[in-house]
Amino acid sequence: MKSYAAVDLGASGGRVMVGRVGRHELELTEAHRFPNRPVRLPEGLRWDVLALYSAVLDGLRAAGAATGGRLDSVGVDSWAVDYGLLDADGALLGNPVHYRDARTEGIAEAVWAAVPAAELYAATGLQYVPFNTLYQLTAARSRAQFAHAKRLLLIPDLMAYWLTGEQGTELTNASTTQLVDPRTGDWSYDVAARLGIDLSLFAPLRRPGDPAGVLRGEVLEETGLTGPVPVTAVGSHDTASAVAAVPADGERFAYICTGTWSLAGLELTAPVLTEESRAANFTNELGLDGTVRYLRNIMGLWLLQECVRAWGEPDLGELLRAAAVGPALRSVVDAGDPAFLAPGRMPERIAEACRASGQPVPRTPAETTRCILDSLALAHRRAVEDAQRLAGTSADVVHVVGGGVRNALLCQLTADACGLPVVAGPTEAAAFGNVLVQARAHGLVGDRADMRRLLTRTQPLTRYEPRGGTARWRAAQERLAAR
Ligand code: LRH
Repeated sequence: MKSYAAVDLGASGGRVMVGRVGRHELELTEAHRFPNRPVRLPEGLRWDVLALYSAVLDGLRAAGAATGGRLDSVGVDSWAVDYGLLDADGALLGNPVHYRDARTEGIAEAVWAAVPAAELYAATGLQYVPFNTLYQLTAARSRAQFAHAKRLLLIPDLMAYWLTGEQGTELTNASTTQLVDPRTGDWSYDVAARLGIDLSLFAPLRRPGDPAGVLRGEVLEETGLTGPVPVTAVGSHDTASAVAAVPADGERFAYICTGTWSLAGLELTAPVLTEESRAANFTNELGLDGTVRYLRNIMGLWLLQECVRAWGEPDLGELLRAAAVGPALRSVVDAGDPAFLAPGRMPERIAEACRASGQPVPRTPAETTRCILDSLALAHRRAVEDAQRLAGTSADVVHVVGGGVRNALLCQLTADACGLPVVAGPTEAAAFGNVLVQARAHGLVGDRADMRRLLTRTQPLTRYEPRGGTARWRAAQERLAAR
């Protein structure tokens, strides 16, 4: 058995997991879990990346304590799109900006004046979300800090740089910048040139499975690990790692990666760059082995996390039990609406959306929770249905992976809404995908199907059958579309 550490950083928390892999064995244990708390400064919403890096070191120390100080490799994945800027000495310039920061407001119009939205989609295949790196960079360019920037490292690449001293740009995450051509897996030189973005800011591209250096001596000292410990590039976009760990049997499956976001769609062999696909706001991000993650971003459990925060962190289990017995589909909101992107006042914003669309206003936390879960299930249904139609393929099953696996009500409602069985698990899909890509790079597992078989054989999965009533979900979808 080999031991791999997966560093997996999410928007609300991070973890370092230890994966033990053999030809027929796969186990994942938690070495360290920590919160990721964005900080509101006068200049805006920022990530505390030094705190995250320290927590990663704590995690590697705990991983070493569990493996006798020996790790066969380390991989890093995180949320997408955000980055740190480095100066000519390789020092970080300021705190990386959070993708929920308001700086990209109104920026898209300036970008589209240079490259019309339709052309941008045909070239990069990315759905419009205001925080794609391209829009962030356009907003950043007028800032004093940018004049000193010589290098841009996406968050997982920044962590890997601090761990190893080596710089690279991992491709699955690079595909979320909106500067990559999903047909070639290379930069979209034309888009960058027309927008005046200097691609030499980015370190050379590397792919999942590529070597990414070894832990620096100081890191070994701080973590007590015995060197050399190689770092391996994984699907450094957490969603790419999670999709790699969807325990699917065959190809006719849809997936929903749940957590702060719900990323719902299909794994394809080629991008869908049609105008219809753009209008439906589907994205073509890159996955393992030249696959395309054809999916839509849905607000996800962020809606609930923000409410729970506003309600003073009540017991989630109790809240979900109360929500489960409440009336179904009483009020629904559009869980894809960017109006829910920014933090703060979430229960009020949901109530306002219900009021504005002439639906009953949820009054209690349980009612609001039910409204959120019904709305998410409905958005899952729309995305799964639209993806199949737009890609011309069909799915027999929906795999739910990530944090939402623990939310049985959400899984059941998703099965009901989609009218398809849901197979839920694993919860730590991103960490599993991270570990499996490292194991594959070291020859322990074979292709993607092999990775998925290993997961199916070793991990507990829960199946939810649809309980009927798809007509009610269709009607709710039509009601929402008509508003
Ligand atoms: C999920 C995720 C998602 C991105 C968002 C910024 O963690 O990586 O795929 O769209 O964060």
